[in-house]
Amino acid sequence: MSDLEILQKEALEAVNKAANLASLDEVRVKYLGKKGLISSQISQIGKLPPKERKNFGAIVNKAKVAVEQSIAAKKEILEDAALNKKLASESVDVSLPIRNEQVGKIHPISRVIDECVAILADMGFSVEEGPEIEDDFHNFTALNIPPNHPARQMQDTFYLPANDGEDPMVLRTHTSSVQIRKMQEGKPPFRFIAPGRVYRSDYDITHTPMFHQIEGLYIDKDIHMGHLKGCLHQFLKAFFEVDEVPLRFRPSFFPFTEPSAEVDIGCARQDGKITIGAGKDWLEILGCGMVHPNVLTNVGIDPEEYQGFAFGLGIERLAMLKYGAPDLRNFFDCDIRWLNHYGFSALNIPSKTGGLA
Ligand code: 2U9
Repeated sequence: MSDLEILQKEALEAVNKAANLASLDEVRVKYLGKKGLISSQISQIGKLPPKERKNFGAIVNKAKVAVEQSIAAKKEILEDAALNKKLASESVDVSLPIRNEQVGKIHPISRVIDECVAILADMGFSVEEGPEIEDDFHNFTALNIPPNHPARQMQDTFYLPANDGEDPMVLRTHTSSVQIRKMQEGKPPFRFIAPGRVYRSDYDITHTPMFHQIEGLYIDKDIHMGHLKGCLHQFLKAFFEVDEVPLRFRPSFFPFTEPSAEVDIGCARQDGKITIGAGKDWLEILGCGMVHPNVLTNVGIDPEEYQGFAFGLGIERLAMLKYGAPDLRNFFDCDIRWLNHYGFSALNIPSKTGGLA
């Protein structure tokens, strides 16, 4: 074996023995570094007699390439091993608490809808939804709202551009249209609530052009006003989380109910603060009544056989009363600071009795 072949053999054995990346690099420096054993052989080529140069050059170059390849292969093996060792030693503790990252808040409107749904669902009401763009029949006519009624006028209702010869569609002015649709689709008895967005052309300190309602409807053969009173009493106690709340039914008028009433709850007003369920003052909270026989007839129900009650609640009003937000317009400003203050944690789920679960 020539000296060069011995050198190559030694180098390959050293590569083989290298147990880690640091010792492998030492081997590389020893043989292939600037003053390395193989490199210095290469620098000798020029000093040899011309006829020996070619042969010597070929052998030394072969040795250099063999050692380089061997180092590269070994480097890959050692890097893989180092990575596997690192992965095995680094486990993730999934039981650690999460970092305190910015989490979202539930808007008071969503929160109040969830609370109302939880309470009323526990009383046997199912939740129904329907379109926000409605036709004249479902929004007005079926609800016994006559053609010349002020609610139909342009200044109260948003009308969409109409196709030639067709009635314009409207942005629904109440969720009663949902109840009309559900009664048309099914057969009585009915007991459901319709929460959702409604639209009226109004804007001042207590009105926004879009707001939210929940309407309830209970139709069966023997439903009377006593049921309406009991239902609202139970609902309002649960919603305001009080053991007792005085109610006052004031006669009123809505085209879709007869008789109709506005309901006040007993409260105390002191220093601009309202306390529900105590004191001598009254606060208007909702409207209600017995469904008008014409409405039942309009959806194909015989009013001689079936009757029932309906009620309507303004969600923003409930939210302002229960959670103290003073200005209605802030509800829709999309100000993150307001939402951080008045919003709710997603982890506090409303219970059936209104309070936090
Ligand atoms: C059908 C028949 C009758 C729903 C009713 C009210 C009275 C009422 C207001 C509350 C605050 C609207 O958002 S608000 O301004 N609503 O006073 N709503 S009775 O009556 C119905 C519903 C559906 C088929």
